[in-house]
Amino acid sequence: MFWKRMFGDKSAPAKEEKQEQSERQDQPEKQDQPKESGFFRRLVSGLEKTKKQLVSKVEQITTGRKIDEELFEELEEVLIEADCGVTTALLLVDRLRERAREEKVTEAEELRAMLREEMVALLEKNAAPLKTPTEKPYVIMVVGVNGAGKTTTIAKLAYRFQQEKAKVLLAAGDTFRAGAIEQLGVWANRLGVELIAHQEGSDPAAVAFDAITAAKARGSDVLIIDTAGRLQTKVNLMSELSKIHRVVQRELGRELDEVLLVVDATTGQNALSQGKIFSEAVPLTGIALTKLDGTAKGGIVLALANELDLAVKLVGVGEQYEDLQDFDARAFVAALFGEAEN
Ligand SMILES: Nc1nc2c(ncn2[C@@H]2O[C@H](COP(=O)(O)OP(=O)(O)O)[C@@H](O)[C@H]2O)c(=O)[nH]1
Ligand SMILES: [Mg+2]
Repeated sequence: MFWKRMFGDKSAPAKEEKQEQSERQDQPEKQDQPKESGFFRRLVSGLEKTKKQLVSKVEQITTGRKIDEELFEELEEVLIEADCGVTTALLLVDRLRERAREEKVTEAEELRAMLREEMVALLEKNAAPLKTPTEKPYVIMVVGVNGAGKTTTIAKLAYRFQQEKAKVLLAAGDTFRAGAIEQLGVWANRLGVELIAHQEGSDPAAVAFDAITAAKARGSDVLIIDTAGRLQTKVNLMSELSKIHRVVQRELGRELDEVLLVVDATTGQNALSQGKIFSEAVPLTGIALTKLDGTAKGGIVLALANELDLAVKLVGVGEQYEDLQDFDARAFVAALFGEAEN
């Protein structure tokens, strides 16, 4: 488990550790499988809309047909419609064209498996999990435009760390709206985790400073910092985010563990420009892509993985705590194409 690798003995009772070990022995093959079934089912249902848009159309146009240039153009269109982005759609189709030639494939249906493989390869190129904790507090700063799903993602992460017996502290760094502080407060209450918050309109860097101080004093395992996302005042927001990052880094005496950009999957190709803008302000370490359940355009994952030099680390496929998943390229593509779990 993510957290226990680092703080296992201290934060989890010995009894539970033992139980876990015997579970592992019972199911040694588990580790090689993409995900447990419940987890996989959530992914499958979260990707339902994209599956209809993307995979069903690929199936339609490749059924009972020989491969020709027209087919490749149709495939390109389907990929673009699912928000893979022009660059990435062209790249994928070029790979298919090349492979079809090399492998002397003539039946269009055979392209489906190839497309799956090429998608996995592309998604795995930049893939990386959340960083393994090495030192307390493990600090995550969360950035992104308003409504992207930052606060919700923070709640889901806090829940996950809590499940792993970590002591979590949240920092209400979106001081721009009173509602935002309150919203994080509600989550903190519900989860029973601690919160550092100041008044509306106060300096978010001061909140972050207090949060780091508190995390050290209280021996928190994890600190997650929420931030504002008003892109209308882009310059101000970006300098505010840089300042928060600088203060946290200085007080921590090292680089933050994660600086996650939260991106709403329904925003389409705009997601790419958000990635570029935010990476100029803070050193992003990865992407959390939310609301995949609400869009038929999940192809954006491919565009992000291919065009930004950043790993998609987490995906949100619903509004339940469990709907924030570690991104797994193989499981993702398998869920999309409606394959069996392994
Ligand atoms: N369906 C769905 N809704 C989500 C997901 N993540 C966030 N949301 C919703 O998106 C809305 C905005 O989220 P919020 O966390 O307040 O965004 P913030 O402004 O970036 O902090 C809320 O209504 C969330 O419930 C997701 O993965 N799936
Ligand atoms: Mg928020």
